[in-house]
Amino acid sequence: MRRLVATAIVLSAAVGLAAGAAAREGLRPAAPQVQRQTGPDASRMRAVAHLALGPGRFNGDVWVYRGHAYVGDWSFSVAAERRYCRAGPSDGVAVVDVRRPAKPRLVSRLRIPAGTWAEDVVVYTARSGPARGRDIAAAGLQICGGPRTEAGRFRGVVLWDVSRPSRPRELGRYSSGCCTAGVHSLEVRHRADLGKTFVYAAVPYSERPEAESPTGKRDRKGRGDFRLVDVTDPARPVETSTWGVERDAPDLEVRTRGCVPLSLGHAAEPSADGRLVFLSHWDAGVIALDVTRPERPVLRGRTTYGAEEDGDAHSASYDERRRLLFSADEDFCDGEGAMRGYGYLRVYDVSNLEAPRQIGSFRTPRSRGGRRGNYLIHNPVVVGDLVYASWYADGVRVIDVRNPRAPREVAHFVPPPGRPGKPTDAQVPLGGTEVWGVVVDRATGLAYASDLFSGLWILRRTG
Ligand SMILES: [Ca+2]
Ligand SMILES: [Ca+2]
Repeated sequence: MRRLVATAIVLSAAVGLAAGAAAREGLRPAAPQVQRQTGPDASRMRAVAHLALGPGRFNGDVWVYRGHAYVGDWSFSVAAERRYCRAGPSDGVAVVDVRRPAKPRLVSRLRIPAGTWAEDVVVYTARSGPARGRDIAAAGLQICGGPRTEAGRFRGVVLWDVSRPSRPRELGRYSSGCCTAGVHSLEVRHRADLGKTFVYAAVPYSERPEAESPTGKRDRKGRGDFRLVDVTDPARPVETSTWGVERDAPDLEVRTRGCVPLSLGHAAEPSADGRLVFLSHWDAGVIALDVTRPERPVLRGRTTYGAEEDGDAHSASYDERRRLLFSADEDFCDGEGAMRGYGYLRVYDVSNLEAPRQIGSFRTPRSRGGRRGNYLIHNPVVVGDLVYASWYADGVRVIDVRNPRAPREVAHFVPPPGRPGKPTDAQVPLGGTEVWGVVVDRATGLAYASDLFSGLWILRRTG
């Protein structure tokens, strides 16, 4: 095996937290640290292909649809001086033809306004409305660089027609409004019963106190962190409803905890029929909302953390067949006044939505702590009896969850460390292995992973 020894510098806390939470809020980033690794480190999984997606580019989440992979881009703003925001036009979403998986080919980019980034992207075929039959890409945009209180700057969701992926065409936009950074993550579901299509979006910090706002909150209209947006006509998205812990569930007890003590709506995971949504809400746990009536979300229940735990509910994947929720805590802290070890996968039995119950968990050995680095889970996705999880410095982990009380790893792949080709902000030395997202093409069984620095990896299980 080719042996790569690389030294890379990771500004640990800035990496995921900047996208997710606290670093943007002025949390002191950890001191730069050296991450040494030999790679690729793989078990029962091999790379079919790897594609770097451009110099100076940081990669966000990944999606695969009809022979094409879509990779978002990433930026951040941390406090006043520590900032990475691409100068000039943003890179947007990279569209890669993967019909020949061993020879992936970049065919286009979904362009976004300067000073924004498109971390999360979903692609689907419209089933109703004026775009019926067209393939649509929806990306969540956040602003970076410059004050977020500039009301005229767009942030929200952009939708493109990608029926011809090499020739994308913008169709419409949903503005999430001033003065949050924008839409951090999103999912899309069709409501067969209503003949409508919705974006389930998370707009973190909508409810964060802000003195100069007329609502007293960061969102100038006083909306919550969850937004349900009707995109049945992608040229004219309409916000159907919003839900926030403070405005809609003021009696819910929220105890912030650990080294990132916050409560924010970070990601929304809908059920297949779109009537239910699990809102990962950091230290407030994962909140189940019934959106059968889209204009009126109803709180059903939530998960809770033990007294000594860090919290940091970041994202989740719902196994509808078994009524199980696989949830990821984005906990960057090993001790440091909080629980030992980094964030990991939890399994909840949500058959009773009013009282979800944790029945299992999975950690990689290094996520147990004792070693510096981003050895924490990022995004899980259920695929049959498996969970594929992107796990930052621990790469991609494939976990057998047939017995949800005792998940066990069956394969993993840790890409070798990468570095951005052309760092454009000397204040943010970055590099290493930081796997952001993973999806599986069910037709081929291939996994597509995005790494913050090294780009797109196409992976095949070998055992
Ligand atoms: Ca916390
Ligand atoms: Ca911890």
